[in-house]
Amino acid sequence: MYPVYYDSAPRRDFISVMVSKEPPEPPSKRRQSCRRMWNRLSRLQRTIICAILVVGAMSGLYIANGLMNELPDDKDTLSQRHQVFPNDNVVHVMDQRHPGKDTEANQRRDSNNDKDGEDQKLHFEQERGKGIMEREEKTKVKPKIADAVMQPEVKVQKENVMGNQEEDEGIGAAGGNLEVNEEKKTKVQIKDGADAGGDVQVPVPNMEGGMAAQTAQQKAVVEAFKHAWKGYKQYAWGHDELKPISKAASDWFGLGLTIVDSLDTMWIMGLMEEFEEARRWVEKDLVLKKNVDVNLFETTIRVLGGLLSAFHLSNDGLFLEKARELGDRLMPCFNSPSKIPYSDVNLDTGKAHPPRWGPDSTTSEVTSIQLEFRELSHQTGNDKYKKAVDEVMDHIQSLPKENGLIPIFVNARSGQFRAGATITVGARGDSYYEYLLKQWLQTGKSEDKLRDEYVAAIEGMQKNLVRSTAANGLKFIGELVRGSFSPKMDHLVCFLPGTLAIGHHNGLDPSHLELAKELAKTCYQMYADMPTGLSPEIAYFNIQNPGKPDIEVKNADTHNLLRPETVESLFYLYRLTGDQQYRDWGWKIFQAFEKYTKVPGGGYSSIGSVKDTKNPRFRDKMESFFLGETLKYLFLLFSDDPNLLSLDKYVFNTEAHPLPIWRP
Ligand code: DMJ
Repeated sequence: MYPVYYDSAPRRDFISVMVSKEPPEPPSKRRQSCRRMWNRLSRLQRTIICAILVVGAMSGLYIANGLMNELPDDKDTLSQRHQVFPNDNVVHVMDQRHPGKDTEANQRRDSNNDKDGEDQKLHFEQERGKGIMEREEKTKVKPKIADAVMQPEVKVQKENVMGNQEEDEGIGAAGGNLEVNEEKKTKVQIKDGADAGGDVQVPVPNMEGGMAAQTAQQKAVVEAFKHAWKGYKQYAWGHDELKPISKAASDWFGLGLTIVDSLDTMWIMGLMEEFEEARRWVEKDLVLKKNVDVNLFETTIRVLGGLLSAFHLSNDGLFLEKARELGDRLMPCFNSPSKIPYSDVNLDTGKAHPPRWGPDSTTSEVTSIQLEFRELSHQTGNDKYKKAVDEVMDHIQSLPKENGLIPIFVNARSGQFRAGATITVGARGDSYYEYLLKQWLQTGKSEDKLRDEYVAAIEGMQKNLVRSTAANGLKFIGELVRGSFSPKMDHLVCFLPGTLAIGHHNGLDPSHLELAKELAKTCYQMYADMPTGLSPEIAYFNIQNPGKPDIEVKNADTHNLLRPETVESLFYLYRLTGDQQYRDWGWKIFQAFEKYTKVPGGGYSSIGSVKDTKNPRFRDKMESFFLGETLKYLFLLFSDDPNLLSLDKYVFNTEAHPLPIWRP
């Protein structure tokens, strides 16, 4: 049965449909009749009909467009977006310079170690101010995040995940408006918006912290920094690290680690030209949408921490914007069944996974990202970063421990510690203890649970891990390997004296300071006992034979990677006790770095043997932490100004990036 198209003039009071067994007349016949009717109309009638049709079509388009904007995105797009970057605010920039580059990330870490005077002050402040004002001249028409804070209506262009440009109300709009804390607002001074291109208010840099007078020793450290920077700039600019012997670059994540790790060091040293140059690199070349697997911990402490500190010191919203994007790209690590994060994530795809070399995450890694993610939430007003890392801490706190001490591996799927794993304050255990204390400090000592865990852990160390050498009674911290004590101590453990000293400064037991002093002496001895005056990576302590030396170094452990931990502790102990001895020790260590690790032409190199003064064997690598941590702590150790990054106002993350202590 077919409906019949009824062609003659229809009656208005009914609709007639003839049903026929025959097929309908072809539509062409109807078109002919339409054309006949159209031809019968006058020109005026035709013009009116055309006008009505055009207006009708335009109105239809307008209404349809409005309706489309009301509808949610396509389901697949949404799920894809959620899977890749849970926060819609990701700023995507195509990286065409390093397409698909994989780096050393999967090869690098072995299981053993790395988790890898008034006038002058005035002068510095003038110099620093000059640098900033120059930058502002160049960038003032561009709204920064901090600008958006002062003027929430500022619209920021960004790309959505599909690569389309879109406008958004403020930078954090889709995932919660970007709110900067009250504290930050009060620090920002407002320049007249008119000279910033109309309605954009330009913040003048925050000078809090000030600049200490440069002592002769500080000046020597600044020269060392410049020498390191020179080599990096000449041979490895934009890459992660300098290979100073081969005058080449090496990449790990491809994130310009040395630049980002050095930003705050340059700021506090007053190296404003260098800072500005680095800032320009961050602005133009720090591409975070990169097809590379990065380690969550290392990227957090070096890059996220470096950006957050740079933001805090300079008040330049560029750094916060980059930090937020990076935080978003790291967040997929937390999508695990247990909430213990996976160790690695691809910055482009958001695919997170356990390490290539084993099933478990490293305990110190998953518990040493909290300061940075919490600060990111504090500065952006988006709670999701803090929530993710607080859940990790809550979970770890719920697990059974031996005397507050933790095994070094934890599984992201089961959420359980690996049974029988080593207990150490060295590699893979270290900064768990450090961050317990520092998280408590970060929130103005408001989270007593963290303090209690820290105190329990230090008691556990005193009981289970602290021993003295047979000959000279040097106190050190050993390890528990499958339940048995081993007198092995990594150089990494030498952060602990500093942490213990800050704990005591904040009211913890005097025994903590006593242990800090004993351990600092031992850590210094690890340098002084070696022919080069530099510490080996690992030392074994003699607890049995009073006739033998205190420290033994195995052939495999004679290298020195320019690590910071001992000078870090010397800085804290000098600041908090004023004992000149700590400066003297630090100066000796600095001189040994100068003598055995400095590479003519530019850069410093890790060395293969601290025992061999004739041939210390350059390893051809300048780690980013040498500039980010080692030289910074030396500079601070030799500062006469206790208000330069006051320990009552800042906590340093485990990569030496200062983060502000929040007001309770
Ligand atoms: C740095 O990346 C950090 O200090 C980390 O906590 C340990 N390893 C290096 C420095 O030795």
